[in-house]
Amino acid sequence: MAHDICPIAVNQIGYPARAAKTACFTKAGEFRVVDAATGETVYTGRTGEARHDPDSGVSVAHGDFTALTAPGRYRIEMDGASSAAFDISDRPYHELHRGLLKAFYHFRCGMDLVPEIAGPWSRGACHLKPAVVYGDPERRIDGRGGWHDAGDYGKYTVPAAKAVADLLLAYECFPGAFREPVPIPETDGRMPDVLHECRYELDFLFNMQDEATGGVHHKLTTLGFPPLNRKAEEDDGDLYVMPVSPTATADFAAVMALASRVLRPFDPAYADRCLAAARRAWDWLERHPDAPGFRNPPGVSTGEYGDRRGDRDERYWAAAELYRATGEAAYHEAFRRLAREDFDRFALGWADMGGYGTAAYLMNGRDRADAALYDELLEGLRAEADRIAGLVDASGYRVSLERHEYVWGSNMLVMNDAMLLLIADRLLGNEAWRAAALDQIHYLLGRNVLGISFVTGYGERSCRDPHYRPGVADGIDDPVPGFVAGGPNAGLQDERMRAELQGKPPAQCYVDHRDSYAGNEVAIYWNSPAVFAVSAFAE
Ligand code: G3I
Ligand code: 9MR
Ligand code: ZN
Repeated sequence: MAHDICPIAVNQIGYPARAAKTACFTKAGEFRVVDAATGETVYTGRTGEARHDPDSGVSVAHGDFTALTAPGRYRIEMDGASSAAFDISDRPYHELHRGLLKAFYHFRCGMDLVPEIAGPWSRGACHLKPAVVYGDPERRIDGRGGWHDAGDYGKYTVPAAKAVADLLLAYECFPGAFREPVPIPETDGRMPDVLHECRYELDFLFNMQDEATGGVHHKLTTLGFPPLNRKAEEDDGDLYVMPVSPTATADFAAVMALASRVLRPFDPAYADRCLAAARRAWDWLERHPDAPGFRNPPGVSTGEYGDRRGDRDERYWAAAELYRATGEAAYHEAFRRLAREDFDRFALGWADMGGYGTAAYLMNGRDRADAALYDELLEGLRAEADRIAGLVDASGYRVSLERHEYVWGSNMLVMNDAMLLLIADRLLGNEAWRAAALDQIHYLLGRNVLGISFVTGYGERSCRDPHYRPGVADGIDDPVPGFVAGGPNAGLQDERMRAELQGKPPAQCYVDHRDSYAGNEVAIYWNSPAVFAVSAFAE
């Protein structure tokens, strides 16, 4: 059944004691903040005026309770309605942050997930068979390990590169958020767990690089999706490694170069290996300047991750990371050349990776850059952050999405915007951008028209029934915690959405049902920008 509109929407995890605190009401009036345990009123306030919010289809009034700073657990009440409970504390996102990162362990393929770490969601090793090279049926490669992409069991290079990049950048920008172990099996007290987790995926990605050419296979999947109730360890259809693609090769080059830089202090030999793989992938790109984009070959119906807008942005990112990792003029030259091509230089994927290239070049510093290009990119970043912050200010729920952005995986766009704002804040220093980024976390955690936290297991009214095969198959009532659901999608691209959500305004186009793969699937690259964003507030 479609969800009701929420009269009082809050971030159901909570608010940092010193941050701005706003709840969203569907009408104006007096509100009370009450102690969740005793019901005692601790704060009273009046909302601002209610204003119609077309994307959500309701009127929204903001109730500010920034002045309440005393740590505690609260609810907000108005006219007999009560919000979900939430905390005010110095570090409210500590557990959430660990949960979002721990989700990657649950995505792991090819190893036992043991009860000591996976809890009730333990399962056996899956997808151990060698993969057939598509189009060359005599050849096999070892494609074990890595993360499943999402609610399916495919492993796709392009979105994997985004996911690893987000985690590596989160660590680079906010190392203080990663001091404590998650823990995962590799926890060693020396290298932070987030980097161990990335290595699990990088180890898999190495095998996706074709030994002979240096090109990188687009994906490793079965020919089609298995049924929704198929356990990972019983998904025994033949595995195929699909053809090499330019987007996969460029994303691989970029993320390997990035990994070489971030992992070097902990394991120089591994870093060398990453860099060598990145260089080989780059050489393939140089030899294939006009290679066609990936299309699913005959007989294959798993995720395509095609890229209608081409591979210039991925190449730009690769050149930026290789330049940043090596300081070599040839990569710098390539970057400057690619910067003149036509693509979005501030988008953060999975199809549009220009923002990663820009961020890498800017974070490398002006003294190592072409000054004119550096300044142009920095000004562009400032304008983009201002644009996003303006959208937040104009939105009832203070979410950055424009009306046409309620698409499949809209929550990724929300978290990508938060990420962009935080990168801009890091380079240019602007508290308003940081505050706008925090607003995006509030939206994700329940301050939205449906009052649903889109992170499983986090929030009193969080989503519970994601499109996620291991979870459907395990028969356990509670979902694996820490997964970000795709979110509202006005495209209604599955039967369940079409049956329940016809005619709804975009922000209400979401149903917490396992069949809704176009709105309620989970995915590594929806979790990863959330890890980045929450890291900024979890140090
Ligand atoms: O950006 C366009 C916009 O220009 C257009 O107006 C609008 C109207 O439909 O659509 C927007 O594009 C959508 C695009 O996602 C946005 O990224 C497409 O409709 C939509 O079909 C597309 O969905 C992708 C989906 O696969 C289907 O191909 C999702 O991005 C992508 O995250 C998802 O990925 C799947 C994998 O294939 C398989 N594994 C699970 C994973 C998550 O669901
Ligand atoms: O379950 C699949 C999901 O993981 C993918 O993201 C999605 C992409 O199109 O496809 C889902 O599979 C559905 C298929 O596309 C259509 N028939 C129903 C399948 C779900 O059970
Ligand atoms: Zn698997």
